Amino acid sequence: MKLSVSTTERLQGSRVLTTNRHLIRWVEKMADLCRPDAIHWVDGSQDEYDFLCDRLVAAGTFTRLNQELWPGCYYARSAPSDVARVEDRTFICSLSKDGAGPTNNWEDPFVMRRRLKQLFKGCMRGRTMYVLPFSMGPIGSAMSGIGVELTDSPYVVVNMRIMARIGAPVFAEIDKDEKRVVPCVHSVGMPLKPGETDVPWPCNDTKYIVHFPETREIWSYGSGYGGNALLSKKCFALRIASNIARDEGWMAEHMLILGVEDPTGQKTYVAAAFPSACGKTNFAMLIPPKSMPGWKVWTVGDDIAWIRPDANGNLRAINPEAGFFGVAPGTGVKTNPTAMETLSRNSIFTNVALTPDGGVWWEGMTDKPPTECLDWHGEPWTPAIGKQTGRTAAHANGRFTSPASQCATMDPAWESPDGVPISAIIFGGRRSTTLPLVYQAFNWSSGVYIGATMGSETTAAATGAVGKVRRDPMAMLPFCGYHMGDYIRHWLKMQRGLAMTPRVFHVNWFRKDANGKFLWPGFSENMRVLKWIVERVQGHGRGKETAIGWVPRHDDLDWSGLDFPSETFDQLMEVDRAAWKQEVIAHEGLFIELHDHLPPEMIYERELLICRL
Ligand code: SAT
Ligand code: MN
Repeated sequence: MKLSVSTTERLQGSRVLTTNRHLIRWVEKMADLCRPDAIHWVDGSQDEYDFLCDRLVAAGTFTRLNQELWPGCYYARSAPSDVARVEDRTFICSLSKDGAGPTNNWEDPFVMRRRLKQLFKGCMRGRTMYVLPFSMGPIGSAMSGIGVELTDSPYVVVNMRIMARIGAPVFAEIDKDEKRVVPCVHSVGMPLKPGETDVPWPCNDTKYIVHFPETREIWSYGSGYGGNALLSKKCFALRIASNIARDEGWMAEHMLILGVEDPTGQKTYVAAAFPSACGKTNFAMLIPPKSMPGWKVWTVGDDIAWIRPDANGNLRAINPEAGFFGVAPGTGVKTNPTAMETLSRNSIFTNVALTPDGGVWWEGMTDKPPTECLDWHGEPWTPAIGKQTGRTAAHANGRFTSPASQCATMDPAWESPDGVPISAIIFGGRRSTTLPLVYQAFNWSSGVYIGATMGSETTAAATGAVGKVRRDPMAMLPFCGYHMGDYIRHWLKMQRGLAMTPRVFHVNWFRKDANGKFLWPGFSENMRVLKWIVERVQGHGRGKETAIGWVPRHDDLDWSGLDFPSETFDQLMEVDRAAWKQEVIAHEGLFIELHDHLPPEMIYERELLICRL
């Protein structure tokens, strides 16, 4: 039997990389609770990354891909029960239940703390606890925020090295003025007995993703996958940051950020909120059609935006992340060549298929599937087997983790400590009916109404039913760390501090005809919509007023190089009053739930909309 070592001895076993007494004491306390065999202070170096990847290969978690075809790339398969965010196991433990609101799972923080203490007691036995400091946003920027994740998963450490700025420079930043950090504790929840051999993907059927908004703490147990485990992303940058942002007067949003350069060289930045797996990454890396020379789209971020008013009352945004955790299926040379180039090296692939030549494949990567491969379960898969069983080779929420610095369309200002100016906000979802290709809100409060009543068909990014329309205000339903009604109020209040409000739009790339065929080609062609949005922002785009907002007429869009019949356009843009009346009734469902915190502006906007219909 291994002798248990004291915490101090354990700490001495690894070089402590901070002088911050609070941080050291907290690490000590957590080690006492979780009982790891060793503590590793993460310096974030390439050597350390290589060492951890080697360990993951030895443990069977990682397969090193063919280094000629996929240099620096690794492949992982998760446990089949651990493949997506678990919204029903995600908790906001604010002091009052009312603070979390009806759209979040709530538990009394004292009760939850007791439960977590039980769960975490000895949970890291047989494993190493990594002390992983990370900066959300450029290190040292006034717009950035710092967290420290304690995790017993080396898979998390290597993914976080791609997704955030981590390691020694962040410790230095923490030490500078004893900076406040967001403490995050993560365990896969599978301690090892002495001599017990590990499994490639340790996890636990019991899962808890817990946030304490008042103390700004995160505790995650039982999952090693994506947003459940990379605590910088949804847990910190959205759920905890939305609380900080409300208190400090800024916004933490589930938005991509892109810059549109027009043929004169002028750049307009927009932020867009779409729910998970609705094409944020593709939109952020859009390549305009050849027939629109001089237009270019620059990427700032693909998932999260931290937006705040500057001294002059203009909104500026940073992407707090440093990498992409993108949905693999559907990403291919035709749909997103920029992403394909970005993920071609130094990337980690999870739950996609492994090809016989030591590469990866997923549905949509190429038109022709490989003749054979191993699917995301590790089982042999051929197109014939796929057809027979209906099984896909990759999991629908299979992901790539890739450094943003490798993306050819990154905006020169993507790491600017002051962020980029935001001129427009775009909301969007997956809607096969009712919602037109694009429309513009009349003003800020009608724009907030459009965002607040957004609906989208659910995807595989979260466990649960797929394809059901659910209300997802600002694409933040699973990510807002407090009462959704108060969140909508915060949006309305933001206007008061602004010299200039961004223009607000809604887009829907997913409308279908009566036969279930998409009416709009999407992808590159979305540039035509983006161009109209930019022209509207600059004050020279034309449109017509409808009951729901301003829309382009066929002539108002640039159709060069695309033969898009005006009858199809009319179908795509139709504002069907009967369908919209049903839509407004569906808005009411969410409003009733939020009602005692819902700002009155939303009721007035709804009334106005009903009157116009
Ligand atoms: O797993 S994540 O939460 O990071 C991905 C997503 O749902 O957007
Ligand atoms: Mn997301």
